[in-house]
Amino acid sequence: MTITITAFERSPDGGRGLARDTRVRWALEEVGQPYKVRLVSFRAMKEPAHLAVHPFGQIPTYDEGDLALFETGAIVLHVAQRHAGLLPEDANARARAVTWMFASVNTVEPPILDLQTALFLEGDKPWNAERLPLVKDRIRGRLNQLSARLGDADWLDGAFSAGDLMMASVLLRLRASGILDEYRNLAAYVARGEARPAYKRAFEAQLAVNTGKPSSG
Ligand code: GTB
Repeated sequence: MTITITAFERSPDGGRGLARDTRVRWALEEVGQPYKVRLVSFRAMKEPAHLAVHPFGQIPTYDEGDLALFETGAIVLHVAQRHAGLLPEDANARARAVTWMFASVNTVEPPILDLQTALFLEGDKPWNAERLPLVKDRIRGRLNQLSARLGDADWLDGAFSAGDLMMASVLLRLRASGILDEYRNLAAYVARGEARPAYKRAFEAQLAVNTGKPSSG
């Protein structure tokens, strides 16, 4: 069955890998599943055909035969459950890996998204200078906890899993702010994720879309 995902026709980040299709590409690369990409414009994302698949008019989506999914957490979980390579065999270890997936999107990503909002959508508000440090401190609060849990380990719970894929994807959006580099072990953790061949292929593929250069993979 052919897998087709959607991605920005032109990502606002110019191909820095920050749009969420990169996580889905990474998961598919980790499990060795080929996929196609349907590029969509901002306008097309809000039209009925796309809204029928993604009720919030966003990317990425995932199509496989008669299955259509949205939400990166759900898509990565589906890929990880269908194909070996992203979840441990042991039932308890598997449940813990899924827990880290939820933690990434439910607990760590929200304050990071608040920062993007504060920087890019609320920069001109008179209260922004007061809010920004509060938002950054909330992120640091979470990263202090995550950093303490990771310690000197390579991954969050044993071998690399879908939980790490999601967590590293969430954290790497912080790099430009400088906050990630305040945490030596978390910066190294994200770098380990980015060094994986599957991540590199995913990154190059989305970059090729945004630069018009063919990807080597
Ligand atoms: N919770 C959903 C998921 O995890 O799948 C969130 C999906 C989402 O936010 N998609 C964004 C989108 O389609 C693209 S990734 N936005 C268009 C819209 O809502 O109209 C978010 C994103 C956008 C741009 C950058 N960037 O330029 O750096 C980074 C991330």
